[in-house]
Amino acid sequence: ELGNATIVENNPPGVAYKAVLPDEAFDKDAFPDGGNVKGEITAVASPNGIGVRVKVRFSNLPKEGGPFPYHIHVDPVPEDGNCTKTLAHLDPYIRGEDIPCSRNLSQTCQVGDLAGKHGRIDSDPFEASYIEWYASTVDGIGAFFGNRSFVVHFANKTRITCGNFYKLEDTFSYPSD
Ligand SMILES: *[C@@H]1O[C@H](CO)[C@@H](O)[C@H](O)[C@H]1NC(C)=O
Ligand SMILES: *[C@@H]1O[C@H](CO)[C@@H](O)[C@H](O)[C@H]1NC(C)=O
Ligand SMILES: *[C@@H]1O[C@H](CO)[C@@H](O)[C@H](O)[C@H]1NC(C)=O
Ligand SMILES: *[C@@H]1O[C@H](CO)[C@@H](O)[C@H](O)[C@H]1NC(C)=O
Ligand SMILES: *[C@@H]1O[C@H](CO)[C@@H](O)[C@H](O)[C@H]1NC(C)=O
Ligand SMILES: [Cu+2]
Repeated sequence: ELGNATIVENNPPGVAYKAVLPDEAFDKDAFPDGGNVKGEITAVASPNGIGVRVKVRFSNLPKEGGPFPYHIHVDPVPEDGNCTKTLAHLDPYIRGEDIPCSRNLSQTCQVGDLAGKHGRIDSDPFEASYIEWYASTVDGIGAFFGNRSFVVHFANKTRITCGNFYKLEDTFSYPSD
């Protein structure tokens, strides 16, 4: 509705956010014996301020039900850990869910659709590093993700687990490639 996503060019270099998954899954059926996906996302504003450098790491995924999408969601996870309460994907341009996002037309994707733009979790362990052009570390604009969360889903969209982004004290800790 609001057109394509805009590349963010004013990210303060070195400002870093991280989100780590909790010890217990939200979807208890995914881990009947307890436990959870282990995983984290580290996102650091690029040295030139254009986009953010993202590093993701996941392991201990459910044996069935992949490949697993993950996204930045609008709201943080509340105290009770309920991933449903993180609401929908971060989508400041109001793109919507219906047309799947194409990896080589990433400006047309939802800002929060990291798996759509950069690939789903299709191995265990899974690691990826990429530049995300449309997410912002500048508080105050819609594409800001530092006060939000991310959710890992089954391929059928059921929410397995979720974690909140928080700001790292140290700046300039660029994830190594
Ligand atoms: C969005 O980007 C696509 C691909 O470059 C382009 O075809 C389309 O016209 C753009 N839409 C708007 C509203 O600018
Ligand atoms: C989604 O997939 C998981 C894993 O295969 C399965 O356990 C669950 O029942 C499915 N949920 C729905 C709503 O289909
Ligand atoms: C999580 O929140 C949703 C929406 O508020 C609610 O419908 C659901 O019952 C909650 N689930 C759990 C396990 O508390
Ligand atoms: C990406 O672009 C290439 C070349 O235009 C096209 O052949 C391919 O199908 C596109 N891939 C996706 C996933 O849309
Ligand atoms: C997160 O930050 C954005 C941009 O400053 C703001 O619009 C949004 O309301 C904030 N969300 C929460 C849950 O605080
Ligand atoms: Cu999601």
